[in-house]
Amino acid sequence: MAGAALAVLVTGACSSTQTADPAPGGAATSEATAPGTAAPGTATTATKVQTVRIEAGEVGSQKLYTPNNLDLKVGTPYVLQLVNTGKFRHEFTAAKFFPTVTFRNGNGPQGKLKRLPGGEAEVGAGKQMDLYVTPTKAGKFVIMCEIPGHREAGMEGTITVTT
Ligand SMILES: [Cu+2]
Repeated sequence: MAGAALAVLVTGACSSTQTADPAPGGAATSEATAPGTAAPGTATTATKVQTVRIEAGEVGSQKLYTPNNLDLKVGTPYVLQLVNTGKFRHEFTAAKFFPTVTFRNGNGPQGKLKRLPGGEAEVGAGKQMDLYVTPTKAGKFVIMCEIPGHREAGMEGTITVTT
């Protein structure tokens, strides 16, 4: 049996040298691997997501955002990390800015977000909320904390969006 099979194999190989193409499906094997999670530096058509962190906290009697200005670009996808490093609850209220962005979603104390009602994100002491947004409109927007006394204590900043 083994000898017969070998003979068939050999003759088959000899007689079909022209047409023996071992990989007719070869064209499909160049499919990209692991498209799921963000592989840094991987060339895709999508713009790379930028991470921007803004902290709210207290410094002495002051209540501040750090940094107090964010420079963002229209059309760039961002993860906006709203981080409360303080001992008090703080807000990141940008009533004119948030309606101009497209939300992919957000993860926060409230769970998943599709938008921010009132343009206002409230983050508890020591907590963080990540918003996945893409600005769509250039402009200079105010961000502030509306908790009584906080804006007066310095908790105000700007979001500058350019094209
Ligand atoms: Cu505050």
